[in-house]
Amino acid sequence: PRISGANWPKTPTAPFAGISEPLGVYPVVDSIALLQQLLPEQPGCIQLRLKQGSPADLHAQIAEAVMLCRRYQVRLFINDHWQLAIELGAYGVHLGQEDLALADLTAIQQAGLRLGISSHGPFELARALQLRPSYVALGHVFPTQTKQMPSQPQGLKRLALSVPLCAGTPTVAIGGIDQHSFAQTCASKVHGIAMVSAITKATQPAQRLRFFNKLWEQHYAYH
Ligand code: TZP
Ligand code: MG
Repeated sequence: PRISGANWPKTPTAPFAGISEPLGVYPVVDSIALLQQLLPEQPGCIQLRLKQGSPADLHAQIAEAVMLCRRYQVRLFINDHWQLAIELGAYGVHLGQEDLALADLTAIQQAGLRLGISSHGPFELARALQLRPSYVALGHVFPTQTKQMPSQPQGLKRLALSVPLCAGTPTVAIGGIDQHSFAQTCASKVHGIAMVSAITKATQPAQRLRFFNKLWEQHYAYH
């Protein structure tokens, strides 16, 4: 698509709040029920990704998620709903490229929330890095059934090339990562591994997360 001034996000004057500990295993969930099941396993962080719901419903669910994540001291990223994330005091916000022009990035930055941005290739990565986000997501690494993707999978080679380009910005790999590809994905020296179906579609999601947390401990590249 053509990029014009109209859809180029306004760049905040300062970087977004930093993330000191690696993001680690990063489950992306679409319900409070799943969030609640996973929190006792202490994921590195977690994302609530709600794609529908009335404003009142979204408010109630995000408020509940913030409370639960505080209790378990797990860093909570809210997908899309940056106003509610600010109002309710989430740890951070996750936005896709198409969300950037519409969000008030300066408000997110001034509220001290972390900002994670999706990228699907070198152009989007450059655009994300220019905003000095708290982390950048690199995807989709492998084919995924979870989301219709307009682009091709990036593959491990491109992932390994992209991580050093991010220099000081933490990176999260996403897209089709499961038990078979987890170790290889860690080898690209990402700071977090985001997963939807590998955890949420498991018959026992909490047990699955425990397993991935152990794999992370074994394979995290910066030990
Ligand atoms: N963004 C890029 S790939 C993806 C999103 C939300 C879905 C990843 O889901 P899964 O099930 O881990 O492949
Ligand atoms: Mg979005």
